[in-house]
Amino acid sequence: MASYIVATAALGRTDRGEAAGHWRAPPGPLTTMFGTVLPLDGGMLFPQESSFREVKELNGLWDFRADGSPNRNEGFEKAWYKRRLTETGPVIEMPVPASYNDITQDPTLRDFIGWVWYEREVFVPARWISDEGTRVVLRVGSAHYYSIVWVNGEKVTEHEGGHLPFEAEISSLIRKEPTKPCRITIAVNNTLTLETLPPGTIQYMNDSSRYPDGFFVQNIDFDFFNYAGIHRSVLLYTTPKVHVDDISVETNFMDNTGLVRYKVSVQGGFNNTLNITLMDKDGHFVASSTGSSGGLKVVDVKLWWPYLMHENPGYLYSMKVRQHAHRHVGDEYTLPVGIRTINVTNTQFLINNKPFYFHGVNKHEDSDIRGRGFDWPLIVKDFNLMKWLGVNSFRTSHYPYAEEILQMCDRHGIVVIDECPGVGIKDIRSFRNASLSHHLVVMDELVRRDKNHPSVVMWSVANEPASEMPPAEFYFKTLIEHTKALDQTRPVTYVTIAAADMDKGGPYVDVVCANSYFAWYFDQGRLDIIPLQLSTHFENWYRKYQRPIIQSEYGADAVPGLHMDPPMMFTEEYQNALLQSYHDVFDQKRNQYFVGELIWNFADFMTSQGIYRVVGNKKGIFTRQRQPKAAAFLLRKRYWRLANETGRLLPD
Ligand code: BDP
Repeated sequence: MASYIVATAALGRTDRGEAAGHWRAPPGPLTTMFGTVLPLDGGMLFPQESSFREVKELNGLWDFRADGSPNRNEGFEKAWYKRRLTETGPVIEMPVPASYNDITQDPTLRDFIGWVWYEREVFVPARWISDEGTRVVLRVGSAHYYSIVWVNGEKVTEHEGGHLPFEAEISSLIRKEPTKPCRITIAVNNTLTLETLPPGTIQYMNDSSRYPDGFFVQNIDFDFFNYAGIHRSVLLYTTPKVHVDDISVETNFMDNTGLVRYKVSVQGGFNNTLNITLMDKDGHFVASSTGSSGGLKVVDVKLWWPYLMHENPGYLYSMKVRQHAHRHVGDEYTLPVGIRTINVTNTQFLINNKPFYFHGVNKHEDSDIRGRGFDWPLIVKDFNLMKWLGVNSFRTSHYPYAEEILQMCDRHGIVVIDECPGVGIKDIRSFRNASLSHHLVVMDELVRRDKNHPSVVMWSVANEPASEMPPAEFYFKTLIEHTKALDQTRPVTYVTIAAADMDKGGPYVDVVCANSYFAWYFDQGRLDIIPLQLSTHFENWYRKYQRPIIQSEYGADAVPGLHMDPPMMFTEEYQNALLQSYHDVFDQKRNQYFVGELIWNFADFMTSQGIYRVVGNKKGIFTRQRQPKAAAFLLRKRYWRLANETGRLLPD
């Protein structure tokens, strides 16, 4: 059970954190109370088909209704989950996966806050029902932000957090009424509170001369639109009753010999025999072992290398876990395994003991119409663009991305800094124990999901928190130590912008990830200050912490097609010139302690409406439709040059 005792040194007391339990709805009309969630009582292996497992995708059109009642609570009061949604009111067709915000012409749905209801009926294959040895699991890849799931009117699970999967075993439930289709209802609420990640607040406007009764807004402190809905695939999948529940691998190598240490947990029965077989890319036998933990030796190992660092990047072995159970069918799960090491020195980031230089991007899961909804054409296009650019890495700003994206990174050798949704933590009340204990659970869920991806080389626990606030130091120390305890093989960072962080937090991070917007948010239009300010900034960081530094964000908005020379802000020329000035400083520091540059941002993306954003953030080097601005060509030239200078396999 994932709930944490958080010792609050600063307050001198101990408090029991209710981890992801009662979602605290904002006071007033949106209040509903929920039961406690037990998020981490098992593994979260990506569903996969094998001779012993089946997968059925439930993507497509679902019935949908937003609860527009003043307190957003009508769905619960009238128990919409008990009957078909069409029997309790009007519904519209809603695609899954997709954010619901940009699908219709209705501005109230675009900006809706509160509960929305999704429903669909599905036929479960008869043999899944008749075979008592089959376990049927309902899984949601992600839904933003808080979800409750019912099957045939019975609640099966609930989950807090918008970017990580959750699931429920529904075998016994569907066996109750075997001939009826199975009705799945998912209620999703996008309300953010001081304790959610990211945090937000609901503000009621009580001045009746200016606002109608009950008028409220959701305030957020992060720079992207709070897209909502079911964002990733909904699946039914089966496993045998006695099944492989989780697998963890850690890899190492010495000279030509690789080592894969593994741990497997089995659920649902005892007396299991586990056979582990490692195969190479061509399916040839490499090594085998038995038992729930052990090691596999790989002679003449082919290491997992990043893209542009080796002629054969992203090499993956397959680890087949075959489990035999007394009087049961047994199970099989195959995990892709990349053998590589990560180490950090005072000045370098090492992959397989060679210096790695990040030349990459920050992204968002964001596109026209779909919002944050999973979309293969978009994902493949983005990978093609990244390869065209010569990108070897990206950061999952500002939340965990779909697992399918990380799997592609594994295969293509794209290195990932894996960030949790700890963004916009600016209110002092968001440093309290309830927030911290939820943040710890989110890190548990993130590490549990992504621990086996060779592409993931570092965890980022937050982006630009208000680290100058007194409780921040304890908060981040706890969070970073917790993450390091969860995974001792990867460095941990949090992404900073505040100079104040030089006095806080720094000692706990393994790599300094610093954002800066010189000549943009400060000294506007004055490109000439960049060399001085940026190099002073780097020198101060390094002098104080003696850690390698990554420029984790830098950039300028550019409205595509807007031109001015000499450059002025918002033109393509200004974006180019600003990047160029940054690059000059990067090149001076590159052979010292500076280990990477990630542009903000890969593509333009949607934000809330406001006077600083013209239909979204325009710092993309591609438009939101993935067409290049001038900066894309500048960066492409640079990244391929960097790949030649830094990416070659250096001789030992
Ligand atoms: C950074 C934030 C990022 C913003 C960016 C910007 O980390 O989320 O989108 O600024 O203002 O500070 O463009």
